[in-house]
Amino acid sequence: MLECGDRRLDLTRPAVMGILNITPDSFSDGGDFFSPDAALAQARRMAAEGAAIIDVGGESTRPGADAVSEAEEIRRVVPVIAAIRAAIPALVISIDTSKPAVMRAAVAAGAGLINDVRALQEPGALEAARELDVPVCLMHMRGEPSTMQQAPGYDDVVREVIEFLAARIEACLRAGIPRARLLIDPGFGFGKTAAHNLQLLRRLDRFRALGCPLLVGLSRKSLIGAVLGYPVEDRLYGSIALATMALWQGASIVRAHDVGPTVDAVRLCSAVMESN
Ligand code: 9MG
Repeated sequence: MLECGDRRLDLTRPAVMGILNITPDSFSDGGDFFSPDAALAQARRMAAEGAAIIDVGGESTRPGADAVSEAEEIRRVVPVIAAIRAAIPALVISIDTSKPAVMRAAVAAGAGLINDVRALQEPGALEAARELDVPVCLMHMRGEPSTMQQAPGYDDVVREVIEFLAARIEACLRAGIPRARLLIDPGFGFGKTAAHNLQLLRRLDRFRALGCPLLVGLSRKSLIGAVLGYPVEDRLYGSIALATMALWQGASIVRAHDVGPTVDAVRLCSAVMESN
């Protein structure tokens, strides 16, 4: 069980985290849910399809995305978090941010989990996460979204990403954030070529040695486009195939745009993995 503020998340079976981008420019759903009404309707759809978590983000992290001010990010996400919290109380709401002030405003509005693609490396982020006392997903990213896909290089991507996450877990423990509140994520597509992403997925089971539940985000990502040659809108089957490979290697949370099909993959994987 993961204690997410006053909500509890059962991870004895994998959970699906639905993606809700309150942005005009995210890579696959930018602008679709920019108004609070449209965002709440999408959250209701994802909850009905079986999402246990809704990840609300107010700043795009796609390659080349523009930065958003703290005030604008708060203005985008807080009304949506408050509306979801009131309308669908059983859901865990996650805030996708790296900014301490956004973390504080989001948790005050009802978020119970922090999803930080910068793994609490921004000034004040470790302290904010410790004070807020909610679980945190530490994701690996090489560089910044504006430049991260400019020739990323590694000697051994799997070893280097594991070492980075191990160091961030240590930093959290030193800052007073207990291991029981940490999740980890290799950060598919964040400063990685298609070959790096394939190697990470091939060896995903090695991340289990870090002792924290594993979250993965593969939904509609460029890896699928690189292998199959499909545009973003045709990547559903590829997303489900990759999510299944991650689940098979022990992923506990799958971050997805297409919640219903991803829930089916989780249910089938769990049925096979629990059979004997
Ligand atoms: C915000 N965001 C976009 N992609 C992501 C991924 O793969 N993992 C996590 N944790 N967050 C992501």
